[in-house]
Amino acid sequence: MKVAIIAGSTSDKEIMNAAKEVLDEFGIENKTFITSAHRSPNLTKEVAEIVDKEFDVAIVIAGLSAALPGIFATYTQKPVLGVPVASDLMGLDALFSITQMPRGIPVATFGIGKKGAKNAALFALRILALNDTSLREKLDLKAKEEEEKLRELNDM
Ligand code: C2R
Repeated sequence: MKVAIIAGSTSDKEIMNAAKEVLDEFGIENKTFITSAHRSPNLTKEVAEIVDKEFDVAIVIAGLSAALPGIFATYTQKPVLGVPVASDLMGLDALFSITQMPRGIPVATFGIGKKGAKNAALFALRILALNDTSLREKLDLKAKEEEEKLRELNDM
């Protein structure tokens, strides 16, 4: 089970790390790539082809006019989870770019920034857990722990 994290720029590093932390916590093998559909279209295709062969899910992070998740999804049938990055337009530019895909090229869209990246990683885990009972058990345990924390907070 392998997850690829792809970002449009090194400036997206913090967001990439937010996704990576979640995958690492659950012991899921992952690799990060930097490539841009706008600036390095050939490299983007190459990376997508590697991901298509060797990975199960792609988390694709991009800001501004975010073509990358959509272009990525044209080169692979693996699930692409898109994460918009905040900008002068609060990330709405990337959010709309990623979510408003033309018919036929599906990209799942998550929230803007680090929280979105964490949720994308958790969603990747849910996809992987469909065929992995021990990962499913880890996710159940994590959910129980979250609830337990709130119980303690409420003295319950
Ligand atoms: P720089 O900081 O390198 O100027 O990048 C990146 O994801 C980043 O958030 C600024 C922002 O541009 C985004 N970017 C894209 C694409 N390439 C870079 N959205 C693309 O091909 O979609």
